[in-house]
Amino acid sequence: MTIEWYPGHMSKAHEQMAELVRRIDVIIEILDARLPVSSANHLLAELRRNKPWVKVLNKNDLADPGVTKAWVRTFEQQTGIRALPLSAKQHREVLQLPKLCLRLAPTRGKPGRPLRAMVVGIPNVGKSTLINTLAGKAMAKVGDKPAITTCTQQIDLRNGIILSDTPGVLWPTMSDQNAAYRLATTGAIGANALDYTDVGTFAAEFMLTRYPDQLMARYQFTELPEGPLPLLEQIGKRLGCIVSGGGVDLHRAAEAFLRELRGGKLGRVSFEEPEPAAPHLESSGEAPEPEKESENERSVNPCETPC
Ligand SMILES: Nc1nc2c(ncn2[C@@H]2O[C@H](COP(=O)(O)OP(=O)(O)OP(=O)(O)O)[C@@H](O)[C@H]2O)c(=O)[nH]1
Ligand SMILES: [Mg+2]
Repeated sequence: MTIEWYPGHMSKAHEQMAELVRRIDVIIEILDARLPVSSANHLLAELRRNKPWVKVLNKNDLADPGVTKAWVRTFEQQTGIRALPLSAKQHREVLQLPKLCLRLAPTRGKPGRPLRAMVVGIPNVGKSTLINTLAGKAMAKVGDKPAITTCTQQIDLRNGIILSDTPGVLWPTMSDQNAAYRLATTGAIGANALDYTDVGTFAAEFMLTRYPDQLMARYQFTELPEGPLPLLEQIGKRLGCIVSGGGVDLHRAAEAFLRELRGGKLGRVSFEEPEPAAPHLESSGEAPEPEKESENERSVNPCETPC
């Protein structure tokens, strides 16, 4: 199934961004650290007006650490761009952002001369979460599905910085369907615009190729299923996605697998690497990092991971 998703509010948000960029000092683009190319807004380069541009690689807690380091080096080689990997939920990490913005616009952030920044990015990438962490309270609505924010909102951090939280935007046509499937895998595309079995199959194929050890560790396989559909079936069995008669419900299995992948249950995963892939980008091949949850929660139990 071809993925296209451009609800009406996104077109309006693009227009507002073009207008807003005139009045701000710094652009803060939130990328998904797991897919910094597919999550980048290619229209932003045209809108930019030479404003300083920070690329935040968010959800770094879910991305392959070696790959993120390589992305930071790649971005920092581009003129006028600064790259900052972080997790929007981590206050200590997020605090680096206002400091960096003030360095990029040194005449701002003073009484009567606030620094204004526009926070932009694809849906569900963590824009509102980041703003809330910076504000120290829930100023913007947050949710675990795309298109939570549909109107631009200004938030005064009361430290000389005013941020604009903008709706997540994609683009009118998804000409690169591989990128669209990566976006769907990580949760940036509305559920009504995708087929879970298709996206789950895409993600299963990727994991088999790129992070087989992490699959083995999570689902306690003794040997890897051969191909994405057998893999989804095995995962469906382990997660209890069974229809009456005993067969696997592939749709529910794919949905449950994607939920686990998005939530980091399969360890830290990056879907895109800078080109050309250098030896230092090779995956560590390590099993998933221990999560901050109990052993019981980690074990694959249909009751605890409802399908
Ligand atoms: N693991 C992890 N989850 C995050 C991080 N940042 C945000 N999230 C989660 O991602 C989901 C989306 O967060 P939002 O802040 O609503 O994303 P948004 O970019 O504002 O989304 P829209 O308003 O829909 O465009 C929420 O479930 C957040 O808890 C992060 O750094 N790490
Ligand atoms: Mg939002």
